[in-house]
Amino acid sequence: MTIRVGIIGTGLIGEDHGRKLAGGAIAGSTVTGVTDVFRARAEEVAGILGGARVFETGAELIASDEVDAVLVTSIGPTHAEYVLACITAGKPVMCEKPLAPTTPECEAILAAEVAFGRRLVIVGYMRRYDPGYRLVKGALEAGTIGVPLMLHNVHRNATVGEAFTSFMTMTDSMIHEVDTTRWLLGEEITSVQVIAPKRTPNAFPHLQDPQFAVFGTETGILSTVEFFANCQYGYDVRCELVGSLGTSAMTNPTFEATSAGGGVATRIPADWRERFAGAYTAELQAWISGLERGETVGPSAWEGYAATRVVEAGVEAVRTGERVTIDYVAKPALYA
Ligand code: NAD
Ligand code: ISE
Repeated sequence: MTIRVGIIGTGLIGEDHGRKLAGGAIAGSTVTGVTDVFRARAEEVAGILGGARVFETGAELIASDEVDAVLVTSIGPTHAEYVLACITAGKPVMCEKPLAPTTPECEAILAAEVAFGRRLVIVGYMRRYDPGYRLVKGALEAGTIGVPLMLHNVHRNATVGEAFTSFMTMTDSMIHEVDTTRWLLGEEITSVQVIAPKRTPNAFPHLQDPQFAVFGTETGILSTVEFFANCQYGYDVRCELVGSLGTSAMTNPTFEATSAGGGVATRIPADWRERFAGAYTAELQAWISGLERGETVGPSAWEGYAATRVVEAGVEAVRTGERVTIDYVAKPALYA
C-alpha cells in the first residue's frame, strides 16, 4: 500500500520532507500534490519531487481524491485552518510545529478531533525520534540515573535573519525544548521564567540574544534552556538530564573526524536539516507506517496544544522577566 501525500507549503522544510516522502527514503509513500501561496515555488518543488500535481489552494489539495494524507509545512499562522479542514475531510494530517500559534486555535483543533472521534493529527516534534534524545530517555526509563531532578538544554543556531524577534526565541525555537521536556519527563510544565544575559554583539539590536529560560514541572523538576540564536560556530542542540543517582548526556552529532597535524577536527552541523536529518526520516516513516496499519503515530494534537500553551506563557515571561504560571484545559479522553 502506498500512502499518497499532499504537501501544503513548499518552503525549506516542505521540500526537505517532500524529498524523503517522494524519493524513496520513506517506505510506502509518494507525493501526489503540492501547493503554496507562492505558486512558482510550488511548481519548482513539484518538479524536484518528480511531477506532483500543483494545486491552486490548500482546500483543493485536501479535498482531492489523489491525496490520502496531508503534510502541513506552511507558516505557523496558517496551520489551524489547514488542520481543521483535514479533520473535516477525515484525512490524516501531519503538521509542522507549532500546531497553531495560539491556544484558542489549538483548542478548536482538539474539539474538532474529539468530535470526529479518533486521532487524525500529529505534530512534527522530531526530537522524539533523535537517537541522542532517545538514549537519554532510555537511561531514565532504565532507572540508571535515578529520579530526574534537573534537565539542562542547549539550543544554539549559527545565525538568524533580521525578522527573528525576541519572542520568536520562544515560539519558534524553545518550543522544541518545551516538547522535549514534556516528553522526556512525562510531566506538564507549570511555570516559566526567562532571564536576559549579556547580549552578544552579533545579533540585530532588536533581538535579545542569548536568552535563558527556566521551566518548572508538576513535581518541581527544573528544565533550563540556553537559547543562543547567533552563536556563529554552527548548530548545537543537546541536553543533559541530572538524576538522583547519575546523569545522562548526549553530544551534538558530528559527521566526520579528521586527524591531521597533531589534532582532531570534527564537523558541527550547519543547521536543523543536517542535525536532525535522521530524526525527520524516522518521524515521517513512523507516520507513514502507522497510516498503512490504519493507526495515527506521532505526537498528538494535545502535545501540540500543550507546547503552544507553554510558549504563550513564555512570551509573557520574555516580556516581563517574571515567573509565569501555566494551567491547561482538561485533557480529553481521546488523548489519555
Ligand atoms: P519557509 O518560509 O521556508 O516556508 C514556508 C512556506 O509556506 C513558504 O513557501 C510560503 O510561501 C508558504 N506559505 C505561506 N502562507 C501559506 C498559505 N496560506 N498556504 C500555503 N502556503 C503558504 O518556512 P520553513 O522553515 O519551511 O517552516 C515552515 C514550518 O515548518 C513552520 O511552521 C516552522 O516552524 C516549521 N519548521 C520546523 C522545523 C523543525 O525542526 N521541526 C524546522 C524548520 C521549520
Ligand atoms: C526552526 O524553525 C526550527 O524548528 C529548528 O528546529 C530550530 O532549531 C530553529 O531555532 C527554528 O528557527
